[in-house]
Amino acid sequence: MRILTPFALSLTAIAAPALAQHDGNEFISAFDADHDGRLTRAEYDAGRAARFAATDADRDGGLSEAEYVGEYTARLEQRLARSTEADNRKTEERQRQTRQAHVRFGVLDGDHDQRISRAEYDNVGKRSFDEQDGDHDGIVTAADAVGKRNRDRG
Ligand SMILES: [Ca+2]
Ligand SMILES: [Ca+2]
Ligand SMILES: [Ca+2]
Repeated sequence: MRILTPFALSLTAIAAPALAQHDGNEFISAFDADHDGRLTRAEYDAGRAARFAATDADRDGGLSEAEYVGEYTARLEQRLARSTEADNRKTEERQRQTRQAHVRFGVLDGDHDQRISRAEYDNVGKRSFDEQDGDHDGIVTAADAVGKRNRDRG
Protein backbone atom coordinates (compact mmCIF):
# COMPACT_ATOMS: atom_id res chain seq x y z
CA MET A 1 0.00 0.00 0.00
CA ARG A 2 1.31 3.42 -0.94
CA ILE A 3 0.64 6.39 1.27
CA LEU A 4 0.96 9.59 -0.69
CA THR A 5 1.92 12.65 1.25
CA PRO A 6 2.31 16.16 -0.07
CA PHE A 7 6.03 15.62 0.20
CA ALA A 8 5.99 12.08 -1.19
CA LEU A 9 8.01 10.71 1.68
CA SER A 10 8.14 6.95 1.88
CA LEU A 11 7.06 5.36 5.14
CA THR A 12 10.58 4.09 5.49
CA ALA A 13 11.95 7.59 5.48
CA ILE A 14 9.47 8.48 8.20
CA ALA A 15 9.98 5.46 10.44
CA ALA A 16 13.75 5.17 10.13
CA PRO A 17 15.05 8.40 8.71
CA ALA A 18 18.35 7.68 7.12
CA LEU A 19 21.36 9.74 7.92
CA ALA A 20 23.05 8.46 4.77
CA GLN A 21 20.50 8.00 2.01
CA HIS A 22 22.89 6.24 -0.35
CA ASP A 23 23.06 3.14 1.85
CA GLY A 24 20.33 0.86 0.56
CA ASN A 25 20.24 -1.11 3.79
CA GLU A 26 19.84 1.82 6.17
CA PHE A 27 16.46 0.52 7.25
CA ILE A 28 18.11 -2.70 8.44
CA SER A 29 21.19 -1.16 10.01
CA ALA A 30 19.16 1.40 11.99
CA PHE A 31 17.79 -1.28 14.32
CA ASP A 32 19.81 -4.46 13.62
CA ALA A 33 20.80 -5.02 17.25
CA ASP A 34 22.95 -8.14 16.70
CA HIS A 35 24.45 -6.79 13.44
CA ASP A 36 23.80 -9.96 11.45
CA GLY A 37 22.38 -8.00 8.52
CA ARG A 38 18.86 -9.27 9.20
CA LEU A 39 16.28 -7.12 10.91
CA THR A 40 13.73 -9.21 12.77
CA ARG A 41 10.40 -7.82 13.80
CA ALA A 42 11.47 -8.23 17.45
CA GLU A 43 14.63 -6.18 16.88
CA TYR A 44 12.66 -3.55 15.06
CA ASP A 45 9.96 -3.30 17.73
CA ALA A 46 12.53 -3.17 20.54
CA GLY A 47 14.60 -0.57 18.71
CA ARG A 48 11.59 1.58 17.96
CA ALA A 49 10.36 1.34 21.56
CA ALA A 50 13.79 2.41 22.83
CA ARG A 51 13.91 5.24 20.30
CA PHE A 52 10.47 6.46 21.37
CA ALA A 53 11.43 6.37 25.06
CA ALA A 54 14.70 8.22 24.37
CA THR A 55 12.84 10.84 22.34
CA ASP A 56 10.11 11.43 24.94
CA ALA A 57 12.27 13.76 27.01
CA ASP A 58 9.54 14.82 29.45
CA ARG A 59 8.18 11.26 29.72
CA ASP A 60 4.56 12.21 29.18
CA GLY A 61 4.01 9.32 26.77
CA GLY A 62 3.88 11.46 23.63
CA LEU A 63 6.36 13.23 21.39
CA SER A 64 6.12 16.97 20.92
CA GLU A 65 7.56 18.48 17.77
CA ALA A 66 10.45 19.86 19.82
CA GLU A 67 11.19 16.42 21.29
CA TYR A 68 10.96 14.69 17.92
CA VAL A 69 13.08 17.16 15.99
CA GLY A 70 15.48 17.55 18.94
CA GLU A 71 16.22 13.83 19.13
CA TYR A 72 16.78 13.66 15.40
CA THR A 73 19.02 16.70 15.20
CA ALA A 74 21.11 15.40 18.13
CA ARG A 75 21.90 12.29 16.05
CA LEU A 76 22.42 14.42 12.96
CA GLU A 77 24.94 16.59 14.82
CA GLN A 78 26.87 13.50 15.91
CA ARG A 79 27.15 12.42 12.30
CA LEU A 80 28.10 15.89 11.09
CA ALA A 81 30.79 16.08 13.76
CA ARG A 82 32.36 12.92 12.30
CA SER A 83 31.93 14.03 8.71
CA THR A 84 34.83 15.39 6.66
CA GLU A 85 32.49 17.48 4.49
CA ALA A 86 33.18 21.20 4.13
CA ASP A 87 31.39 23.43 6.62
CA ASN A 88 29.08 24.98 4.03
CA ARG A 89 27.99 21.51 2.94
CA LYS A 90 27.30 20.62 6.56
CA THR A 91 25.21 23.75 6.98
CA GLU A 92 23.14 22.86 3.92
CA GLU A 93 22.72 19.30 5.15
CA ARG A 94 21.71 20.49 8.61
CA GLN A 95 19.05 22.82 7.17
CA ARG A 96 17.70 20.25 4.74
CA GLN A 97 17.54 17.40 7.26
CA THR A 98 16.00 19.60 9.95
CA ARG A 99 13.29 20.73 7.52
CA GLN A 100 12.58 17.09 6.69
CA ALA A 101 12.35 16.20 10.38
CA HIS A 102 9.60 18.82 10.80
CA VAL A 103 7.80 17.38 7.77
CA ARG A 104 8.07 13.86 9.19
CA PHE A 105 6.60 15.06 12.47
CA GLY A 106 3.52 16.29 10.61
CA VAL A 107 3.14 12.96 8.81
CA LEU A 108 3.58 10.88 11.96
CA ASP A 109 1.07 13.05 13.85
CA GLY A 110 -1.90 11.44 12.16
CA ASP A 111 -4.61 13.28 14.10
CA HIS A 112 -2.79 16.64 13.95
CA ASP A 113 -2.93 17.31 17.68
CA GLN A 114 0.73 18.42 17.64
CA ARG A 115 1.80 15.29 19.46
CA ILE A 116 2.94 11.88 18.22
CA SER A 117 1.23 9.29 20.39
CA ARG A 118 2.75 5.86 20.84
CA ALA A 119 -0.10 4.46 18.72
CA GLU A 120 0.66 6.88 15.88
CA TYR A 121 4.36 6.03 16.12
CA ASP A 122 3.70 2.29 16.10
CA ASN A 123 1.17 2.55 13.29
CA VAL A 124 3.66 4.09 10.89
CA GLY A 125 6.40 1.79 12.13
CA LYS A 126 4.39 -1.34 11.45
CA ARG A 127 3.41 -0.23 7.96
CA SER A 128 6.98 0.71 7.22
CA PHE A 129 8.30 -2.70 8.30
CA ASP A 130 5.66 -4.46 6.22
CA GLU A 131 6.59 -2.31 3.23
CA GLN A 132 10.25 -3.31 3.57
CA ASP A 133 9.60 -7.01 4.24
CA GLY A 134 9.05 -7.96 0.61
CA ASP A 135 8.54 -11.69 1.17
CA HIS A 136 6.56 -11.18 4.40
CA ASP A 137 8.54 -13.62 6.51
CA GLY A 138 8.87 -11.17 9.40
CA ILE A 139 12.56 -10.46 8.74
CA VAL A 140 13.91 -7.67 6.57
CA THR A 141 17.03 -8.74 4.73
CA ALA A 142 19.10 -7.30 1.89
CA ALA A 143 17.17 -9.61 -0.45
CA ASP A 144 13.92 -7.92 0.57
CA ALA A 145 15.50 -4.55 -0.18
CA VAL A 146 16.62 -5.68 -3.64
CA GLY A 147 13.16 -7.04 -4.35
CA LYS A 148 11.64 -3.78 -3.23
CA ARG A 149 13.92 -1.72 -5.45
CA ASN A 150 12.99 -3.89 -8.42
CA ARG A 151 9.31 -3.47 -7.65
CA ASP A 152 9.75 0.29 -7.35
CA ARG A 153 11.41 0.36 -10.75
CA GLY A 154 8.87 -1.85 -12.43
CA1 LIG B 1 6.88 13.99 25.52
CA1 LIG C 1 -1.15 12.98 17.34
CA1 LIG D 1 11.79 -10.83 4.55
